[in-house]
Amino acid sequence: MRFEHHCVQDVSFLLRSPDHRGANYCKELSNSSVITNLLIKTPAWELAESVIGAGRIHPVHSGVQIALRFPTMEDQPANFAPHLDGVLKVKEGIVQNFTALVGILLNDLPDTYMGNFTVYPGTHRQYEQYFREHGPEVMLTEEAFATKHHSPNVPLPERVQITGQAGDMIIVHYQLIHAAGPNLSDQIRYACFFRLDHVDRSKDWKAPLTDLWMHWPGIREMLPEL
Ligand SMILES: O=C(O)CCC(=O)C(=O)O
Ligand SMILES: [Fe+2]
Repeated sequence: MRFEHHCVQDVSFLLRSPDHRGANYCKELSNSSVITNLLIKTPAWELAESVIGAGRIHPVHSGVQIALRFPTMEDQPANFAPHLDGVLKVKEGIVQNFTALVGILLNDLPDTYMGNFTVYPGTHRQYEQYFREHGPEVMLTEEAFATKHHSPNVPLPERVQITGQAGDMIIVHYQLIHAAGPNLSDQIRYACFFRLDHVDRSKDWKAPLTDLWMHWPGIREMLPEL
């Protein structure tokens, strides 16, 4: 309750980005142990290491996104705004990508349209192909990556709004197109998102974009053809 009270005192949330992308609340709490422990003091960390490698994930100290989605006041469901995360540093010629996005749900989401984290299945593979064909630097040169955070040249499949219970963990590849779904319920959607980075990713930001499972040894061993 204190958490909620603390956050809703700040009514500026009503004016935040209409597509909900990157919305981040209660920043003063994002580095606190009550938030970081959701990942590092629960089985979530072991699960993440089982796919990315033990000791191979940069420690998560800060930058946790406290992602609240408030019930919308619009009549029509808002645009889902499908996107890839990552910061485009055009002048420096780099993209600050990462390895895995981990979400921890903090309230039950038994139905869709409750502000659900939403995915576009298979887009991680589609983008691997796109980056192989055009080069990963297309993220810096194709304007749509700066404006829409995805390319209109890669068709979007039907989206899936992820339902679940408080405490559930969602782990997705960096390269999977995703979105924050609109919240037409009468409850705030509470979740935290952690952006996990393999220790080698920043040595060559381009390499994992064309080699999807490069930093995911636990997945590679499940793919016999690789
Ligand atoms: O809040 C969500 O469900 C997703 C948020 C998101 O994708 C983002 O902030 O980049
Ligand atoms: Fe995102």
